[in-house]
Amino acid sequence: MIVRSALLNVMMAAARKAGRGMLRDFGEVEKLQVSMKGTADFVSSADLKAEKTLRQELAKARPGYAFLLEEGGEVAGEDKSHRWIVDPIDGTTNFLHGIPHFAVSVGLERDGEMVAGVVYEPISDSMFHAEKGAGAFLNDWRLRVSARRKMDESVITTGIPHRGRPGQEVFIKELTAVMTNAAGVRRFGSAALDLAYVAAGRCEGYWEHSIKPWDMAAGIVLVREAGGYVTDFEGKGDMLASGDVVAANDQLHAPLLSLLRRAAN
Ligand code: LIP
Repeated sequence: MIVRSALLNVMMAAARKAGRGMLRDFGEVEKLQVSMKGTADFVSSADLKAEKTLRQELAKARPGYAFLLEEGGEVAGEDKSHRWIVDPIDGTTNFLHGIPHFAVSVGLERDGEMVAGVVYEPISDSMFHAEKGAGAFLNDWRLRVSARRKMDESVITTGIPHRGRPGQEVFIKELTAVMTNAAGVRRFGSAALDLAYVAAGRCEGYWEHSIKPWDMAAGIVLVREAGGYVTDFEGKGDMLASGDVVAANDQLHAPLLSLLRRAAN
């Protein structure tokens, strides 16, 4: 029997409540694919609805905490130590296209350090959760990063800078380096779930540039509590500010970071 903290129970209940509404909206989006317009507006309203649910539930449970919201931005709180970092739908483009791979991501920052994270994938009712010092879990199953030690046996996930996003030339160099050394490269479309998959040992590593704090905040805690490492591209802990993230199991983080840095220079 897993005894979870009151804090994690609050985060999980809020994520599940937002996920219930999201599932209904996702069903509508699948129907909208046949219509030539209105899908984007519908998804942005789904995003806003989910974020409103999360903000209401989290504020009710912890009234003084600040927020950093994907849609609502910075919201100050009386409690100067704690900040919720929230992405109501991570994998928005997947959601928009009726691709069933997206998640609710809720992270808690305490005095500048990520200390708890929930990534909830409503399609499969998968609740990835972790709290600093208490381990990482998928529902009630304890998570450990993959034990694979060799890059040529590893699957690495990433994000591809699409139209209008920076870093396309560097990414091609990085992708060439990784795909010529790894067993496989995957692009699933949700940073939060990419990090959750590393924590769950489904993939050995993940890297991406120019993503937002809310994409990665919760997943950072998942990977660390599952025994993995998460850094920026300097090998330090400045991911949220830089937007650059490299995550992997304990054996492959250094080799992956080195491969990427050599490719980029
Ligand atoms: C997404 C990230 C993904 C990245 C996308 C986008 P969103 O977040 O989860 O890893 O490649 O460009 O930033 O916008 O769906 O919350």
